[in-house]
Amino acid sequence: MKIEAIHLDFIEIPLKAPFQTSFGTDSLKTTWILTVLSGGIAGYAESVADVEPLYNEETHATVYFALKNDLLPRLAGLDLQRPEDVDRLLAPVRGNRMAKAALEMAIWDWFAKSQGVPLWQLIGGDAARMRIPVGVSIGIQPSPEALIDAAQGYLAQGYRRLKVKIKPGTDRVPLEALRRAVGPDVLIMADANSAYRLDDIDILKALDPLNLMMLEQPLAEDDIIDHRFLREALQTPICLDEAVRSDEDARKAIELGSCDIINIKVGRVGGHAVARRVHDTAMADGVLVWCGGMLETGIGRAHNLHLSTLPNFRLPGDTSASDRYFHEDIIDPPFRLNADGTLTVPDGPGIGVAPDPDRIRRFRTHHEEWPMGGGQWKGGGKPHGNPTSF
Ligand code: OSB
Ligand code: MG
Repeated sequence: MKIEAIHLDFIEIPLKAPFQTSFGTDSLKTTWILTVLSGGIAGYAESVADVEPLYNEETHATVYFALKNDLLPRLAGLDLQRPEDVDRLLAPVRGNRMAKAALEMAIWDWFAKSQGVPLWQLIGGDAARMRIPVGVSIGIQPSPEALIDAAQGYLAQGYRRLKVKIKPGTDRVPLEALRRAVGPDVLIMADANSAYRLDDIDILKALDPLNLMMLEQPLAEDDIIDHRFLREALQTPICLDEAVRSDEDARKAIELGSCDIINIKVGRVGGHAVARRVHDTAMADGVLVWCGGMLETGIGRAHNLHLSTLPNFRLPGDTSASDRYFHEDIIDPPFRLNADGTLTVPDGPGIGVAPDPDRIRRFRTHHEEWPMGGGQWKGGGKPHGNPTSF
């Protein structure tokens, strides 16, 4: 397959409710929707970067320029034989994993469609896992009462576990209130998005009696050393999110004893090939994984669900239904929660869903088309083209 053109749509969709984490509040989902075109087939993906580098260092701007200057020049004119080749071809480019992921994932969708098979089959997923158990990630709420209200609403819909965002000062009190309100059997976990230091160990130890399933990324976003010390001191299992960017990171974190569980986000680690290697590395060492999310639209969510069919995804993921995030998704029909708290993996070719053209036109604030036929795409790290067009 030779890429003939890339289309980029920058879209802005209002979130139903603002989503607050320890690093900021989002009221709007913004993302690049990437379309890879070749031979009359379109492959789709989205980037999980945000406006500002608060979750990690990537942003919409870095994704745009990495694609344009560094990633696409390495694929231009090449006849790709397998989606796995993309990860290898892009390996010389350091970092920029969200940009790599968007491109690589769109190419996986393209290959699956060209073979007429659902993406999960190409990834090597398990045919018996077409209903993916899901949980919900609840942003920091203004009060414990508001958290309990939100949580009870989600439990009533059927979500299988609650993930509660925490930050210093908004941690033990709301979590205790929630545990008291929902009882001992509901699966609860907390996600700190790197808001604590090892010095805060007493605050985190005080969460042990709450019987949380896990504590996600309490310490620095690039740390796997202090997480090891913390893990030794806590009863609550430690899950890494931000700190695992590759299968090599996963191997090191597991060898050091820095985590019990890994949150795999295909967008964070650089695409499906790396995500699968993280999954396999963890499985070989008996470390459980689950599929994280970044408030994706239906396009990214579909990719996440296909990935979740791999056998070691044995804990509910953050791949909630469309209506947990948006009044209107960019896919139609949206993802709906089954009564048993699962989402169904789409069974059509590729990711099995496509952006609705009318909704893309309504939600997009920017559109670019990059023709790449004949391999003429330049690049090489210098800004080029008309800089005023962006
Ligand atoms: O740390 O998992 C995270 C959303 C944005 C940035 C980081 C995170 C999250 C979530 C949302 O927790 C998960 C979802 O998509 O529902
Ligand atoms: Mg997280």
